[in-house]
Amino acid sequence: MLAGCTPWPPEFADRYRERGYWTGETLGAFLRERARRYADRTAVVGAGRRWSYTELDVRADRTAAGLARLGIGAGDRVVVQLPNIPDVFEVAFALFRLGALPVYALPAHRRAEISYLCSFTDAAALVVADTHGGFDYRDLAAQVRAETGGPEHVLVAGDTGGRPGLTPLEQIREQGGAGPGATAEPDPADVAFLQLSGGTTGLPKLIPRTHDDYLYSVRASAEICALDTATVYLAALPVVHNFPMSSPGFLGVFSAGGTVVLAPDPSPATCLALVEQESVTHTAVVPPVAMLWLDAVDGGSQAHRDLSCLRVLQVGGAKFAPEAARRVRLTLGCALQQVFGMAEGLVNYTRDDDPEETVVTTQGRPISDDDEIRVVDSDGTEVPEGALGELQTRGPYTIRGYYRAPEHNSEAFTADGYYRTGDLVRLTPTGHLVVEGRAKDQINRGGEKIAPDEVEDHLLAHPGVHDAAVVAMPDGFLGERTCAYVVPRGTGAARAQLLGFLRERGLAAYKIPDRVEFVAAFPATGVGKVSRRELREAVRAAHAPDAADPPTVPAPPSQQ
Ligand code: AMP
Ligand code: DBH
Repeated sequence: MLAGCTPWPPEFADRYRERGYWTGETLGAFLRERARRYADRTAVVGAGRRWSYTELDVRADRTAAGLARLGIGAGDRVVVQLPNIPDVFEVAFALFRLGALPVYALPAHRRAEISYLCSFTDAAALVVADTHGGFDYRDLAAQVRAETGGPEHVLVAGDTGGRPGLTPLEQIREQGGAGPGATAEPDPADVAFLQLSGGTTGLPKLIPRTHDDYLYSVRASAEICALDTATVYLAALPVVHNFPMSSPGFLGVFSAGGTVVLAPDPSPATCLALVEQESVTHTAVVPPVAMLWLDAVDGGSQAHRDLSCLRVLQVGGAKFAPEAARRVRLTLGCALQQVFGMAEGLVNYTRDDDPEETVVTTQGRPISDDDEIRVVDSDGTEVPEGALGELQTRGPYTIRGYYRAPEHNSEAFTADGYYRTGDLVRLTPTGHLVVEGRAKDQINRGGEKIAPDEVEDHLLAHPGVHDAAVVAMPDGFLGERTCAYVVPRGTGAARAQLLGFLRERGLAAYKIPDRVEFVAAFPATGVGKVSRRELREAVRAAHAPDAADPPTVPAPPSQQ
């Protein structure tokens, strides 16, 4: 297994194979097999292109061969920061076939995150788009290179603009000729890619997913969601996110021979037009996007759309309020499926035969009979059924450790290998989970996860900041927004200066605090060394704005 990763103990691995979960298929072979079966069917629609399964398969082979000529091979890490364009699939499957590992970055990430990912993974290459959503990713790549001295190769999906040091992806593919010929097949039990965690502490953690474990979750998800060759799935969220990748996401759709339609952004205008034009049957969104769609159809700008083709709206990533959940069938005329998942593994779905009340009020139940879950109190003791506690889980597609993070792993996982999700849940008598809150230091801003101390560390780098505590504030639209409480130093800094400073440091826009409050001092939390967490709780209690007080900076969900 890739160095720096924690394998499943052999007795678990054996059990998962015996029960048919881990089949020994690699992601590269998975596409090959689907291309054989679904040859001329449309696999991907997006950015003005339509690729059949055969075309995607051939492109992946050629790109793999071209990447091999650059010297990229088994075990190499490649940071992939691509928006929803078909190239993202071509590159990912090319890398899988080489046994090289995509490291998935979000389109919203900026210099701070991409530099970190390139350095931390010692990436051989970075793959970016030219521009998307008005942002030039080639500039970002140049800044990352200036800051980190790497990576050696920067590949651009689209136009390099004639800039030195950038290689068009198209050229890589052309140089690949007819494909790689015979290459050594990667070990299906090994890590296929690194997925990003929202993280709870400091810098984002990387999640190593194996071919075996991930494909199990994909196949099982496609089955639960009853996907087939008639499925047309709209990828409204960035496909590099775990939800639209595997729950059941584009991989689930490929597994079943359906079609993936790529939306450039999640707005109702873009997505609902695509639903109508492409006869979309399934799609997946985060709660604030669902609410925008509901409002747009309910007497809003999209009221004229014929959405009769839409069968299922999946909502996940953050808690979907029951009041909004009830509107889905009424307004959109389709079924709701709640999805409570995590890139670390465990995914829960409401099922199509669940009673309406269960679909509206719970976040579903696990994929697998071998997903072991327990709900515990703060001492780690299991609570009685129905009581509130922290969710812990282990199973055939839940990781046993983050990539190269031994210290963090000793806290994030129990001695017997359960992942401490940090989610406060209740288990219903039917085995469904209701997410009630969080025990972890994370802010969930409409499905986008923020580790408070990552933002605090950037604020503390400003000379006008003596101390900083970033906390969540409740918000009717995003669920939570961020508020930074700052104790100034010397002459301090104005709010706009601080926000500008964070942007200059290359922090993704969704991590920039929605509100900044200056305070003379933080409340005392006791004697001795105070944990950041205690401090945040004390700050929240002493200063938190009234929940009725609206946030000052309205912003649409920054999914791009
Ligand atoms: P990550 O570990 O960054 O992939 O984020 C996963 C986390 O998102 C979970 O542990 C939950 O905190 C949150 N989450 C995902 N889906 C839901 C949902 N349907 N309801 C509530 N929280 C969710
Ligand atoms: O929030 C998530 O990370 C998430 C939500 C729904 C996820 O990873 C998933 C489904 O697979």
